[in-house]
Amino acid sequence: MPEQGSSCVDEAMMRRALALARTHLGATGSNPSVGCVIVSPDGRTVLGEAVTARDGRPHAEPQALSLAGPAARGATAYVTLEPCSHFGKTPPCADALIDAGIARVVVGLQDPDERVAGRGLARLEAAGIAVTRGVLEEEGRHLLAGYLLRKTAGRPLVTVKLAVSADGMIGRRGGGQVAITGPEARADVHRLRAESDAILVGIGTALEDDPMLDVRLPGLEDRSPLRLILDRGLALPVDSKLAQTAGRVPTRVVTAPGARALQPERVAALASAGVAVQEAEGLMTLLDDLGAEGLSNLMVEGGAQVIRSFLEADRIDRLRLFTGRVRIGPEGVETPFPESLLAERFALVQEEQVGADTARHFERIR
Ligand code: AOF
Ligand code: ZN
Repeated sequence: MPEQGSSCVDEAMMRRALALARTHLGATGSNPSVGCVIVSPDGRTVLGEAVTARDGRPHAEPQALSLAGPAARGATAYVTLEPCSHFGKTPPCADALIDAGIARVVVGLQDPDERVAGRGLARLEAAGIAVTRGVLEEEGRHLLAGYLLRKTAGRPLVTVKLAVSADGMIGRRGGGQVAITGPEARADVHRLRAESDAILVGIGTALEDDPMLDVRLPGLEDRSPLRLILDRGLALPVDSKLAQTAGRVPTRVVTAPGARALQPERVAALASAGVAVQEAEGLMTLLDDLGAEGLSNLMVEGGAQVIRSFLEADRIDRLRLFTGRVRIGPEGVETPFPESLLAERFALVQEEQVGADTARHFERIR
């Protein structure tokens, strides 16, 4: 059995904390989803564990501490992100760890939030707690990439999801929804939706496919994020599935500056269906506005034109590309991601078989 403090136990426990953190990704609002695992001094028993609550509060640490109770005295806390040091809507988590008598704290990465930024770790050290940092830092960064990008660049991380047929098509011209991938890939997409703060499509896709863009996976039905439709002309029909379900899933049309004043009757019709209208100058401003609103992860689901404008603006950070077995033929709409472009701009980070389809995960080379 490895002894306490060995990197083997540290990594195993941090992995457990990261897995917990992932369960609330996309569900904690502007707050990052953090995992915390409290472990007995011998490294053998998990005394309490928790993830940042939905909507962001309470934070992970006080929940895990309360589950551990008095046993937390002398124990080790594994936290995916530096414990906070600020008095926000809750007292600092660093203080909660100190007060509970935690002897050692292991963290993944430092919190870039200007109210924390190393002060949480300094507070713990000043109280005589042994602090180990940087455990599975890369995995932690990957999980919180959206939050980190928003804190440093002010905009959400953009992930494009796209299903491509075996002959490189993403749909049929004017032909409505084509099933390119199987149920396993679709489940994967729903998981990705649940982990996002918003899903965006163009009005073309909204009109042609009449999609729901919600999460329908068992157990995650209440995890549908905000739906955004790029719709300059305010053309989203009130009888579309998106508008019809706007009472249940937040839905917003994004249009050009001044459009609201020009079409008040359309704005009123959308509003009565529960659809909000937002104006934005262009893609860059929209992303900045969404960042300022506290959105960390934006998923873009099409269509081709919207994806092309994200490509042109160089605002695609991650790409999840599913390739199915069906062939669409010459009447298809070609993928905006020819292999040459992928090779030039994106790094392939993972490739896996999802049911009958292939899923490739790319990241923008920066
Ligand atoms: C932690 N544990 O589980 C999370 C933290 O608005 P507040 O007061 O809830 O503070 C939000 C900030 O707290 C957020 O920007 C980030 O710095 C930190 N999130 N910290 O100790 C947690 N979710
Ligand atoms: Zn906290």
